[in-house]
Amino acid sequence: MSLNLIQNFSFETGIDPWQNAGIAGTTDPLTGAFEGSRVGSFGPLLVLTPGNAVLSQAFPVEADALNLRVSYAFRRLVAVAPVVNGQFQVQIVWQRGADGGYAPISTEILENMPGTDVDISVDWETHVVVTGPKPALAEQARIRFILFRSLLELGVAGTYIDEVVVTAES
Ligand SMILES: [Ca+2]
Repeated sequence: MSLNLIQNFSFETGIDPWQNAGIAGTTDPLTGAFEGSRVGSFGPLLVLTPGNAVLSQAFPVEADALNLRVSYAFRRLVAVAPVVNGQFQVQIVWQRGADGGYAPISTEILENMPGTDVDISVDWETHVVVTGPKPALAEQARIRFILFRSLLELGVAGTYIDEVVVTAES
């Protein structure tokens, strides 16, 4: 079993070391978590979303890694008109370490789910995606989960993630 490169992968110990932007954080959903009791959450329920909501975490990548395997649990509650789910994206940003800084090399979109095209379900579903080859100079990567603001979006019916596992394949 490969080492999970993500810390606090199940959101059970608060937000740290995840970084959040917009209306994103952790919550203890009434409808239950996938693992443990807490989840990563995006957007408010039935409230106008003022901007993108992002949860992200950076982690080191070994030089001999060929690529990354990403799995996570995902759930959106059923949308009821006029609620429209926003576009959701999962990205990997490959980064290079230099003098203590981490310069981005490239951004890879692993999943892109338009709000109207998401498999909306009250059940958790597990997503598994594999990145392309690690850029030769990459020493770190950042996984980003983004719920995009949409002009058509009137609200967000609860978008949750849990049990984020990233392993390096070599
Ligand atoms: Ca959890």
